Amino acid sequence: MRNTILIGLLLTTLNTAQSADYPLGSVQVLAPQSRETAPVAPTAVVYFTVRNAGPQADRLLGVDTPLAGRAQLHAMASDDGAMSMQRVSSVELPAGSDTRFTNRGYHVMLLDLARHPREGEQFPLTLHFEKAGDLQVQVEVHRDLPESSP
Ligand SMILES: [Cu+2]
Repeated sequence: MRNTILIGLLLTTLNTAQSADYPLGSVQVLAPQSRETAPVAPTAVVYFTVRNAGPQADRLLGVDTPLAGRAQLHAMASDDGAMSMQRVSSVELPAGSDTRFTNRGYHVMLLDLARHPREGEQFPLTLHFEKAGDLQVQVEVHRDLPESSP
Protein backbone atom coordinates (compact mmCIF):
# COMPACT_ATOMS: atom_id res chain seq x y z
CA MET A 1 0.00 0.00 0.00
CA ARG A 2 2.73 2.42 0.98
CA ASN A 3 4.67 1.54 -2.21
CA THR A 4 1.66 2.23 -4.40
CA ILE A 5 1.26 5.70 -2.98
CA LEU A 6 4.95 6.44 -3.45
CA ILE A 7 4.86 5.35 -7.11
CA GLY A 8 1.79 7.50 -7.66
CA LEU A 9 3.64 10.53 -6.37
CA LEU A 10 6.66 9.83 -8.56
CA LEU A 11 4.52 9.54 -11.70
CA THR A 12 2.82 12.83 -10.96
CA THR A 13 6.19 14.52 -10.66
CA LEU A 14 7.40 13.04 -13.95
CA ASN A 15 4.26 14.13 -15.79
CA THR A 16 4.68 17.68 -14.59
CA ALA A 17 8.33 17.79 -15.61
CA GLN A 18 7.50 16.24 -18.98
CA SER A 19 5.37 19.05 -20.25
CA ALA A 20 7.60 22.03 -20.96
CA ASP A 21 6.02 25.35 -21.89
CA TYR A 22 7.71 28.20 -23.73
CA PRO A 23 6.46 31.78 -23.38
CA LEU A 24 7.29 34.61 -25.81
CA GLY A 25 5.40 37.77 -24.96
CA SER A 26 1.71 36.97 -25.13
CA VAL A 27 2.35 33.82 -27.17
CA GLN A 28 3.11 30.53 -25.45
CA VAL A 29 3.97 27.13 -26.93
CA LEU A 30 2.71 24.31 -24.73
CA ALA A 31 4.11 20.77 -24.56
CA PRO A 32 5.88 20.35 -27.91
CA GLN A 33 6.05 16.61 -28.62
CA SER A 34 7.01 14.22 -31.39
CA ARG A 35 6.44 10.52 -31.90
CA GLU A 36 9.32 8.09 -32.32
CA THR A 37 9.45 6.88 -35.91
CA ALA A 38 10.66 3.69 -37.53
CA PRO A 39 14.15 3.94 -39.11
CA VAL A 40 12.55 3.64 -42.57
CA ALA A 41 9.84 6.25 -42.01
CA PRO A 42 10.24 9.18 -44.41
CA THR A 43 8.65 11.74 -42.10
CA ALA A 44 8.05 12.67 -38.48
CA VAL A 45 5.37 14.85 -36.91
CA VAL A 46 5.38 17.48 -34.18
CA TYR A 47 2.39 18.42 -32.04
CA PHE A 48 1.92 21.31 -29.60
CA THR A 49 -0.55 23.98 -28.58
CA VAL A 50 -0.02 27.67 -29.24
CA ARG A 51 -1.70 29.88 -26.67
CA ASN A 52 -2.21 33.47 -27.76
CA ALA A 53 -3.14 35.30 -24.57
CA GLY A 54 -2.71 38.73 -26.12
CA PRO A 55 -5.35 41.15 -27.45
CA GLN A 56 -4.10 40.82 -31.06
CA ALA A 57 -4.22 37.93 -33.49
CA ASP A 58 -0.87 36.52 -34.57
CA ARG A 59 0.14 34.06 -37.23
CA LEU A 60 2.56 31.13 -37.34
CA LEU A 61 4.52 31.59 -40.56
CA GLY A 62 6.78 28.55 -40.42
CA VAL A 63 9.07 26.33 -38.40
CA ASP A 64 12.50 24.81 -38.80
CA THR A 65 14.75 22.33 -37.04
CA PRO A 66 18.26 20.95 -37.60
CA LEU A 67 16.69 17.49 -37.48
CA ALA A 68 15.01 17.87 -40.87
CA GLY A 69 15.86 19.33 -44.25
CA ARG A 70 12.30 20.60 -44.54
CA ALA A 71 9.71 21.39 -41.87
CA GLN A 72 6.19 22.20 -43.07
CA LEU A 73 2.89 23.35 -41.63
CA HIS A 74 0.14 20.90 -42.56
CA ALA A 75 -3.62 20.78 -42.16
CA MET A 76 -5.92 17.79 -42.40
CA ALA A 77 -8.64 18.16 -45.01
CA SER A 78 -11.58 15.98 -45.96
CA ASP A 79 -11.49 15.03 -49.62
CA ASP A 80 -14.60 13.07 -50.65
CA GLY A 81 -14.83 11.63 -47.16
CA ALA A 82 -11.18 10.59 -47.03
CA MET A 83 -8.86 12.56 -44.79
CA SER A 84 -5.69 13.80 -46.39
CA MET A 85 -3.16 16.42 -45.44
CA GLN A 86 -2.24 19.57 -47.24
CA ARG A 87 0.57 22.00 -46.79
CA VAL A 88 -0.51 25.45 -45.59
CA SER A 89 1.56 28.63 -45.78
CA SER A 90 0.58 29.91 -42.33
CA VAL A 91 -1.73 29.26 -39.38
CA GLU A 92 -3.94 31.96 -37.85
CA LEU A 93 -3.66 32.35 -34.07
CA PRO A 94 -6.76 34.26 -32.92
CA ALA A 95 -6.44 36.57 -29.92
CA GLY A 96 -7.24 35.02 -26.57
CA SER A 97 -7.38 31.43 -27.76
CA ASP A 98 -5.50 28.14 -28.00
CA THR A 99 -4.65 26.66 -31.39
CA ARG A 100 -3.91 22.96 -31.19
CA PHE A 101 -1.57 21.08 -33.47
CA THR A 102 -2.69 17.45 -33.29
CA ASN A 103 -3.07 14.36 -35.43
CA ARG A 104 -6.55 15.58 -36.42
CA GLY A 105 -5.86 19.15 -37.48
CA TYR A 106 -2.87 21.32 -38.00
CA HIS A 107 0.48 19.66 -37.41
CA VAL A 108 4.14 20.11 -38.24
CA MET A 109 5.59 17.61 -40.68
CA LEU A 110 9.33 16.98 -40.84
CA LEU A 111 10.80 15.72 -44.13
CA ASP A 112 14.33 14.85 -45.26
CA LEU A 113 15.21 13.69 -41.75
CA ALA A 114 18.88 13.98 -40.83
CA ARG A 115 18.22 11.17 -38.35
CA HIS A 116 15.26 9.51 -36.67
CA PRO A 117 14.26 10.83 -33.26
CA ARG A 118 14.18 8.21 -30.49
CA GLU A 119 12.05 8.02 -27.39
CA GLY A 120 13.47 10.11 -24.57
CA GLU A 121 15.36 12.48 -26.86
CA GLN A 122 14.72 16.16 -27.36
CA PHE A 123 15.41 18.26 -30.43
CA PRO A 124 15.15 22.02 -31.05
CA LEU A 125 12.37 23.50 -33.17
CA THR A 126 12.16 27.20 -34.00
CA LEU A 127 8.73 28.71 -34.58
CA HIS A 128 8.45 31.91 -36.61
CA PHE A 129 5.56 34.15 -35.56
CA GLU A 130 4.51 37.15 -37.61
CA LYS A 131 4.25 39.50 -34.63
CA ALA A 132 5.85 37.72 -31.66
CA GLY A 133 9.02 36.83 -33.58
CA ASP A 134 11.05 33.61 -33.30
CA LEU A 135 10.79 31.15 -30.45
CA GLN A 136 12.91 28.02 -30.02
CA VAL A 137 11.43 25.12 -28.10
CA GLN A 138 12.70 21.64 -27.23
CA VAL A 139 10.50 18.91 -28.69
CA GLU A 140 10.23 15.80 -26.53
CA VAL A 141 10.12 12.46 -28.30
CA HIS A 142 7.72 9.77 -27.09
CA ARG A 143 6.98 6.31 -28.39
CA ASP A 144 3.27 6.74 -27.80
CA LEU A 145 1.35 9.98 -27.85
CA PRO A 146 -2.25 10.52 -26.86
CA GLU A 147 -4.71 10.92 -29.75
CA SER A 148 -4.81 14.61 -29.20
CA SER A 149 -1.95 16.42 -27.62
CA PRO A 150 -1.66 17.92 -25.11
CU1 LIG B 1 1.38 16.18 -42.57
